[in-house]
Amino acid sequence: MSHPLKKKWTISNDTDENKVIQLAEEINVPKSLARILVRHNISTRADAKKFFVHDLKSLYDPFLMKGMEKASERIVEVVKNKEKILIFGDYDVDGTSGVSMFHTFLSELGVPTEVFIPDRFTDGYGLSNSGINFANERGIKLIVAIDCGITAVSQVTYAKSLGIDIIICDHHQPPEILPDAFAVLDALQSDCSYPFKNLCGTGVAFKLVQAVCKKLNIDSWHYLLDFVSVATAADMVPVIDENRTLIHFGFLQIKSSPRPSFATIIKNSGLKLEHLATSNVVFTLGPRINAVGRLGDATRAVKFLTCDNIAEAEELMSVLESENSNRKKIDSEIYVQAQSSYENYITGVTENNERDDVAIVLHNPDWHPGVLGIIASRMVEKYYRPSIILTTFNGYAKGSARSINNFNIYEAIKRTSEQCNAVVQFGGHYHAAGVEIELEKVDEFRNTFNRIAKNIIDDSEYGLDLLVPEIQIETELDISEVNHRFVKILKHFEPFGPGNMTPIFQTRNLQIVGEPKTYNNSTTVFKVRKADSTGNKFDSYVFDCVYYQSPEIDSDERINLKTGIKIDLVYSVEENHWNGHTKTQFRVRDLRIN
Ligand SMILES: [Mn+2]
Repeated sequence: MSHPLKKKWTISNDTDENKVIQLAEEINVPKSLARILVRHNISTRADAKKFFVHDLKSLYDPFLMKGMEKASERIVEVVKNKEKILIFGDYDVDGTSGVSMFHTFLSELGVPTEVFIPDRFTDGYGLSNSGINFANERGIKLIVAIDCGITAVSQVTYAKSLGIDIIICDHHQPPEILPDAFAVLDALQSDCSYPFKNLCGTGVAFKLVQAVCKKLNIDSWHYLLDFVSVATAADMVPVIDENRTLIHFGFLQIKSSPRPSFATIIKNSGLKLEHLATSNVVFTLGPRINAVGRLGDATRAVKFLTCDNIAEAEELMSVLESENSNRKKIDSEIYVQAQSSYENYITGVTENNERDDVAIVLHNPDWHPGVLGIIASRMVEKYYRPSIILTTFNGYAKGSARSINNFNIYEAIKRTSEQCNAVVQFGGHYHAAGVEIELEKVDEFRNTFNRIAKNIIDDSEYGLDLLVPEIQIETELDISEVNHRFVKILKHFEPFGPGNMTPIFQTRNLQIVGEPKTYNNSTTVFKVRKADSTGNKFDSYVFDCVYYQSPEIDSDERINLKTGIKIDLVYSVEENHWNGHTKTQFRVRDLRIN
């Protein structure tokens, strides 16, 4: 019963066209691209220069961050006294990259360090007492916590009782009561004047490195930008402002002189160094680095990232690769089970009545706790409903929640916890959260959560329309505008990511030329040109299109394309590099047959 969801196409018409025309003339770019810039609040030559010309000098002064003076002074002491410290980080890409960066920085300066990454299953998320004990047993008096720590009030107090100082480098929302740490670096503190609030955890630790370099009058922060760029891209923080600069220069470094780990992982995943993009980090490198922490010891990711020769990198890469294939196998098995248990549930097979739930809540004690977030994301992608996927862990139903646009899942869980006493613990933010529920109260939780979600949706300005997936289109485009220069300018919009997404264009009334070909029962390749071609040579331009439809889609629901038919197309413009040739092609996001 698998069918593709019909998506709504939204295109904003409230762009100031006078500004668009003015900017297009001023910086000499096509109007369609100027429109995108104006929509991103870039409407003068100076704004455009700031957006297109990257400059390391534009990085902010690290000392603007609250706590930086004290934190950097302490690290300077560490460097001078060669004092051994512990670097503690979260088990995801942001945490392990940050730990790798800080370890590399201090090692180069001859400082002995220990590394601790908590175990997802025995320690859980965040700064843990086990890490503090690890430091204590080794006589270590300073811990730098990266990508976590801002909520670790009791743990920091415990460390203090052992005479251990903690410097926190975090980017999560600070709680009302902060941990009593030696120094707290987190730009989200209300009294922190650091001008950019969207660094990832590694980004915050990088500012500390920069501050220490400034005090020591050295510039060894430059060669650590690769770690920062990968962490920033993987952590899905907004790719705007300082993050754009960090990713740009980090990627330049990886492209020109990659350290053994990045050279190996890029080659091994079939990517090309020179074309490295944020999407490669999100979809290819990130999952490989994360896999070791999902299924076991994430310290293996740090070992890999910091290793100093290719032979060792290749050996460790095979560990990452095999854990990633284990992860994939586990996650596709659970995904199949999750789909059928949801479809049985809504069609009433399990309970003899049809359900009209607006959200998905599934629990299965056999599901692996390391992949629940991935499964929740996949369920959102397929059914487009707020989704909570639970397993049984330590006697509780525990799992991950992922949301749809304009629905605050953290808020919905919070309200559920206020109305039924099934919720033991929860945390997270607008789009993603973690939750722990009393084992025998999962049904009660599901009912209450659904009722609250339905209320939230009914009360929203969209109503039930909120459950229709949306494609946000930047602008209508006449395909005869797409030439070499257009693609070249578009390339300078990179790096892409949240806050600066790959632009999506819409073109109506195109005609399919030649016979479309489908590969692997999923990817259709076809050519289009303007249907109302006037015979003018620009109007007869033909473009290649690549259209992916999941192989699960039933044949009668599948959109089948034939030569001659007329379509409206929603797509991004990309370059296809193959066999040493580069060709412009359209990546189809959606289409409608006229
Ligand atoms: Mn993070």
